[in-house]
Amino acid sequence: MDRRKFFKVAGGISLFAAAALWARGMMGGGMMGGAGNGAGLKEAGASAKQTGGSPFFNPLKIPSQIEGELRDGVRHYDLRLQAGVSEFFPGVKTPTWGINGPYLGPTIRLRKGEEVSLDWHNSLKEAATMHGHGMHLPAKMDGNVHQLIPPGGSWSARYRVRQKACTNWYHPHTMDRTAEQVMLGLGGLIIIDDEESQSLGLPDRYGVDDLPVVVQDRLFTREGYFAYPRNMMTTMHGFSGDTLLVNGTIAPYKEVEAGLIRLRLLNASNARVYRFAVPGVPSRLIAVDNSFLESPVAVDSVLLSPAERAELVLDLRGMEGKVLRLRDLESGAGVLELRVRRNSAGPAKLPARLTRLERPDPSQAKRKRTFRLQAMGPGRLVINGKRMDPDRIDERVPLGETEIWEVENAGMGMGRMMGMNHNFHMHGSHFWVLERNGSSAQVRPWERGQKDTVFLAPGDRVSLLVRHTDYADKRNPYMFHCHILEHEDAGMMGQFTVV
Ligand SMILES: [Cu+2]
Repeated sequence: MDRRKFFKVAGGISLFAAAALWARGMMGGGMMGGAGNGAGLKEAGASAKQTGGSPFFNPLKIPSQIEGELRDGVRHYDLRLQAGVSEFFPGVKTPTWGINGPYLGPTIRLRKGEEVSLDWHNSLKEAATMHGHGMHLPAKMDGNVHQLIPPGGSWSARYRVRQKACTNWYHPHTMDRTAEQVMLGLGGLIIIDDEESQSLGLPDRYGVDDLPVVVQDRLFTREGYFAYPRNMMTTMHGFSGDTLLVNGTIAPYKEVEAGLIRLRLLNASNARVYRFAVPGVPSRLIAVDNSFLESPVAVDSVLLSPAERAELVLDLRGMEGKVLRLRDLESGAGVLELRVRRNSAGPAKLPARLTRLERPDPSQAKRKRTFRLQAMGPGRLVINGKRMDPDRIDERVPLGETEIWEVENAGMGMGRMMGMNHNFHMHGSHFWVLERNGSSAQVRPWERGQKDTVFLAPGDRVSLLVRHTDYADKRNPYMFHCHILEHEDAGMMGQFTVV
């Protein structure tokens, strides 16, 4: 692809006005130019007239689900990375990548206890890896930087599902190439079900009252290509677009029943942080990255940094005829319109108890490790002073021992003059957030379950409780890293083995 195309970005025009103009072939070169980095998300209201009513004019796409195929006791999933073309705006063709389709991929349904094989085939012209984010599995099945799938090649992640019900996801983890490969469209949900999740009586009609909500931001060139400015600003602050996509749908709406509606929120953006809320609607948080919460918790909003998940249940009973918006309170932008239609065939209430979480005892911690996330200079992003080296093991973590991992967003080398967001993701297993900035009271409701990714605003420190209980392997490492993908690609990553 012509790199120069990626520097031309749309600015100064609302997404929905752009969509309407695009559809009429009215967008000209005069609107182009300037860097879109750090772009705000445009409010939709101004262009409502142009689109004949609601600015949310596309039915929300629901990714297909794949259940796999049982062969000799192993459930196989056939997954193909491929290049394709997507039509985000009417009549505008955007070159994209996807899995079993042109953009994003199917939702992979796994059952706890089953032996599974995710059979990846790479039809792209470049190598990639496919990582099971949040999956508890052996390091050589992790799909991290070491399990490269060459063009035309295949690789299988085979393991037994040994973790609680949760919403995970898959995405590339290719050394130096993750940000662009994700941006082009590689990614999708993994939903793990277990006996508990299926006996709770939660909204579970996929695509009806159990909705995947995969949120991404993108920039488009006039030609309809994804714009990806490659400059120091992108490296330092991460890519941010001015156009929101949910499940690959621009300006999406969804007709829903007037009952309990479960949103499986995934921040699949490269760098943008969202505070999700449906103003005026009672919302309860039921699950975070790797587990349910013990009980539903009423929340006004949920802050999700890249790769974090949360499951919210909205109570829409008695709201027939209302038009509601899932919003991002950080930017003020609407994310998804919910049009409440008819009575619900789903459950009328949530259970008081969802699960039992067994957190290790922090007083049993054998040692403390410290991880300082820092920018040491332009484009030089490090953890504990080191950039990622796939030939170096940074930490060796003894199997079964409880540890405290202190993670700090230490800003620029000389202080915190320039605020940068970071987060911290650990592969292989989950962790528990014990404290934020020295206080357990500052741990947010959406951090009070099994987590694999945690947000760090400039200057933040978090204390994590870590215990790896299986899959010791001296040779094959797991990664820990910032999940702002431009930071990860710029070196803010390290490796550990479980020994
Ligand atoms: Cu970062």
